[in-house]
Order: sequence, then structure tokens, then C-alpha cells
Amino acid sequence: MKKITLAFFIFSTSFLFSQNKDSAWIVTNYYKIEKMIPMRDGIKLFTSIYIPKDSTAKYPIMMQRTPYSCAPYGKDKFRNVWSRNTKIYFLQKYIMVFQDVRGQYMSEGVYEDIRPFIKDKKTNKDVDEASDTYDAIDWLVKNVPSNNGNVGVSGISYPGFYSTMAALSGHPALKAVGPQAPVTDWFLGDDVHHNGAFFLMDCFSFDYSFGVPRPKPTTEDAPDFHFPTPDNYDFFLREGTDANLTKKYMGDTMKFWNDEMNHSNYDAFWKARTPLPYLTNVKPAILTTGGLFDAEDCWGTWNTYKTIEKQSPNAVNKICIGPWFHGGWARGDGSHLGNVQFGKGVSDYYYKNVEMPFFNYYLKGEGTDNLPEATIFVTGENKWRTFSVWPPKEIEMKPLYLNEMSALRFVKPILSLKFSEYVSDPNKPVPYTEDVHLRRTREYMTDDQRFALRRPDVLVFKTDILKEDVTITGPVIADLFVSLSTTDADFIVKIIDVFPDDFKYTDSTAKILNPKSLIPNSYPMGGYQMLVRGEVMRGKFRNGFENPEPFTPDKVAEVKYTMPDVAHTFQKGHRIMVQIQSTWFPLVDRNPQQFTDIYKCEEKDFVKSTIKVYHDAMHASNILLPVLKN
Ligand code: PG9
Repeated sequence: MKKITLAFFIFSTSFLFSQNKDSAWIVTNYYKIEKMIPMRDGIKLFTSIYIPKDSTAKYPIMMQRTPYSCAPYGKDKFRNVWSRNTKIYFLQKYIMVFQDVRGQYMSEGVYEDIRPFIKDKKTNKDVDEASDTYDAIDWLVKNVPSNNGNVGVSGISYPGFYSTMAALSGHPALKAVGPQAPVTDWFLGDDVHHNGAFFLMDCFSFDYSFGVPRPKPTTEDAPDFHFPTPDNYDFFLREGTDANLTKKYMGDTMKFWNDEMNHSNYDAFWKARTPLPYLTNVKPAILTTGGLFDAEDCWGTWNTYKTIEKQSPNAVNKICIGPWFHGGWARGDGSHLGNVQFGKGVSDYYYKNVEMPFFNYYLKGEGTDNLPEATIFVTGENKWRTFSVWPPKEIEMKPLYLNEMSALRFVKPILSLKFSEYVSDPNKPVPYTEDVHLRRTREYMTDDQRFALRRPDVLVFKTDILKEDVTITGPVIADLFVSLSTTDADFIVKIIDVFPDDFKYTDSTAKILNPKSLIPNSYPMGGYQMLVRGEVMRGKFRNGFENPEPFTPDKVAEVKYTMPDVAHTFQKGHRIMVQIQSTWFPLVDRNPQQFTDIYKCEEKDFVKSTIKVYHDAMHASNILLPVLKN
């Protein structure tokens, strides 16, 4: 087992986490080549390759395939800022490879969003992201000087999708893959839709720029949409329907926006674009990384790990989840999100104890793979825990029942015919966060929910003050019995940690936070209602995403859906709160609340709906919590 020298380790650790963004060290120790690597169908992909100048040793290759550009272009141009998740590999003397995927930036070919995997490839024309990865790896190990024949592929978000597709390439040199916050299923739970509900803000901004046609290779980025107002709630409410946004801003040039508008159910278009069914017999070791408070691909993170666990039982398949926003381990120190604090050194801990040991073992033969199956940061108690299986075998799925008088109890209600009701008005939708702002925030995932509690169209239920800690680790299932006065509606369930009225972050917490990230704790944290998990369900898909069904007005129906896994301790003295609402705007597009194609409907189709949520012995709405037994 090779040991890196203590001096090099001290230097590299200090450099890695130093504030000095200058990559002078990288320029001194690396040289760069650029290559158009030929794929099996003749298309060439632009690839930047950074190689250690020290040619006395052999080094592993770490590759990132991206639709977001390998800039800077030019063999003498190096980035002057390296994010945490790449700098660390330079310091460990990896050969670093960045590739523009087919049809993006300087690569040839035609781009296709989340290009479908072709399981039975018959000719060299049958190409996908897996075959492109195979061809790229094959070229690299045969042509790049000083490589040791071992390749890793890793990446965050869309590069996370390309990492998962790399695992399907079948190349023998690919030894380890890191799908990080991977884009996985854009209808069931990632980015574009959650449970069939359209994520308007993210998709409008993303599609408007990312969806611009690219007629030929370019190094230029497409322009972002210029909002005429700093108030996104006002902008999207005034612009009205999805159809109006299509007509006014997207036209027919923004291909993927139009694809979204023309595939309103979970049809063959969407099913073809998820890698999950193909993750059988996975060969490379897999480490999936993600954030509890990832607003974009939390679903993809959890479901990539769980699917490999189920479909590839012999695979080395690990997961690490921290208290991060989307990509937060590489984009911040993990000490806090918005007003909620987690403590010092969270992201550093991950790189030093999880990601680097994992890849160094499989690509350099250093150390041992004694990484636990699941390394999970439990918020609330703010501690890393490890589990031999996820969800933990020590959990009990306990129903937390809605009761009358806005009570929440682990006891089923006994009264009959009890319900709580609200009127959902699509012209006065519940904001997804309190402040006036432009682009979707990261912080909404842990924001204070007191602003929503005050609205008449938000139902609120809460437990008594907890007499002991309640830790939940695993999936949360919302099981609602409802009736509507109309034929469709959305349901948003929010699981909330209510802090004690006298809550303050203690000096010890404050002290352990990295001074740079210490936020001026001016926000009134007493009584803070921390969003732990929120998720939407488009009601018409309650019995299946392929075939939406209308509600029968005033007839009780069950709306049951799974929310992305959580890891949180509701500490003694806190309360558990559940809020239920039918709009979450403009995060999610408005439901006209009539059974119709939402992407084609008109302003006149939007109607108020009187919604009843039942909590009686016959219709016991509840939230199934994965309570970790002590
Ligand atoms: N997860 C990001 C995203 C993709 C598509 C729409 C909106 C967001 C991303 O891959 O960058």
C-alpha cells in the first residue's frame, strides 16, 4: 500500500482547502492536451486532458463528461478556479479529463437531452452516452501518457447522469463511478417534474438557455432569459398559462421545452430517458453522493442507489448523503443552508473520509474499501452516522395521523366524519418561499414555514412538544384521504421541525462553525419552522403516472405518494408539524384544478377548488414516518 508522504499530504490539504483560488500549482505540475476523440460512428468529441508533468509514475484517469462546456478552450488555457471536487484530484495526481458530450459546445454531433440508452446495439450507428463513454475510455487508456489503465467517471447533476450512463458502458478499464446528484428521471422526481407536477421556474430558465439550438461546434454559452422584474412570483402569475409561455417565449426552437409540453403523462418518451431499468449487473464500484436538501435531483440520488442495490446485488454500491443543497459538497463547506446550521467541516469530512478513499482504492490500489454501505449526515442532531443497509433495518414505518383540532398523533383518530378544508385559488397561489426574488433559491429546502402557516389555504397539524428525540431515516409516505369540489388538484405535503420558542444556536455550535460561514444570526430562530421535506403530487396521477384520472367531485379519494428519503432528528422540546396545500408557486406550475392537459389549457380553465382532507376512523390521513428505533 503506497503512502503519500506526510509533507505532500499536509501541503495538498492546505492547498485544497486554502482560500487561494490561483491554480498556479496546477499549471506548474500539469500540462494540457486537447483532442477530438473519434466515436464508433465517426463523430468526434472534444476532450481536454490534464496530465502530471512528472512522467516517472503511472496515474489513474478521472473523467467528467459534461453538457456544460470544458472551458477554457486552448491547450495553454487553464481554469483559474478549480472547484473542490476537481482540485482534490489534481492534488492526488490524477490525470483529469473533461469531455463535451455529443452535440454540445466543441463536440461534433447532435445533442439529445438525457439521450436514451440503446440496450441491443446492432451497428456502429447505434450510439448513446454509454457507447460514447466506452469509445472515449478506450482511446484514453491506449493513448494518454502515464496512465495506469484505471479510469473513474464522476460528475454532479447532468454530469451525474453521464456518470450513471458510464456505468453502462461495459469498458473493463472503468473501475469506479461517482453519480453525484444524478439527473435520473425527469417525470417522476428530478428537475422537470416531481410526481408529474411541472417545475416551472427551473425549467423555464434552464430550457430558455440550455435549449437553444447549436448548429455547429462553439465555445460560446447561450444567453440566459432576461426577466423584466425581480419578482418571479409576479412574473409567472402575470404570464399565466404554460401555453402562453410557450407561445410568447419558447416558440418551436426550444426543443426540450416543447417536448415537455407535448408529453404530459409518463409515456414512452419519458420512460426511454431513465437509465434505471438498465442498471443490472453493474460492474464498476459505485459511490452515489447527494444532498438531503437538493432541490433538483434528490429523487435521482436516492433511486440510483436503491435501484442498483435491488438490480445489481453483487455490485459494490455505496451512498453518501450530507446536509447539502444541489452539489453542495463541492460548492460549499456544508456548515449551513439558509438559517439552519449543521456545523463545521461537513464537506471536508466527506472528501477526506468518503470520496477520496473510495476512488484511491479502486483507481490507485491505495488503502482498503472499508467504506460503510451508507454514510449519512443526520440533521437536527447534526452527526454523521453509518449504516450497513439503507434504509436502515432498524426503522419502523410509523403512521403519524392527522387528528381534529389540528393535532398530529401516532394514534389513529376514533371520531367519524371529520375533515379539515381549504379553498385553493390558483389566482392566489401559495408562494414556495417568503421573499421577493428572481431565481429559485437553494434555501427554500430548509426555509422557515411560518409565512405559509398564516394562509387560510394551508392546513397545519402539529404534535405536542416532544418528550424525547424522534429520528427519521428513510422514505416518507404521505397517505391522504381527500375530496375536491372539482376534478383535479395538486397536493403538497411539508414535514416541518418546529424549534422551541427560546431556541438559539448555542455558542458551541456557533464556535464549531467555520468563521467564514458564520451567518449573522439575526433571524429569529425561536419558533423556527424548518422545512425538512416537502413534495408535490399531481392528484390526477394518484393511481398511476401513465394514465391520469379525474377526481369525482365531493367523492373521497386516496392520494398516496412517497417523498424522497430523509435523515433528521426532531429533538426533545421540538414539535413535528405537517402543512398541506395545493399550490407551491412558482416552483410548480399552477394546476387549473380541472382534469385537462395543463400544458394546453387557457386562463379561463383555472378554477377554485374546495378541498377537504379527512381525518376520521374511516379515512385516517397520515404521514408514514421511518422512525429509527434506538
Ligand atoms: N439538474 C439541473 C437541471 C436540469 C434540467 C432542468 C433543470 C435543472 C442540471 O442538470 O443542471
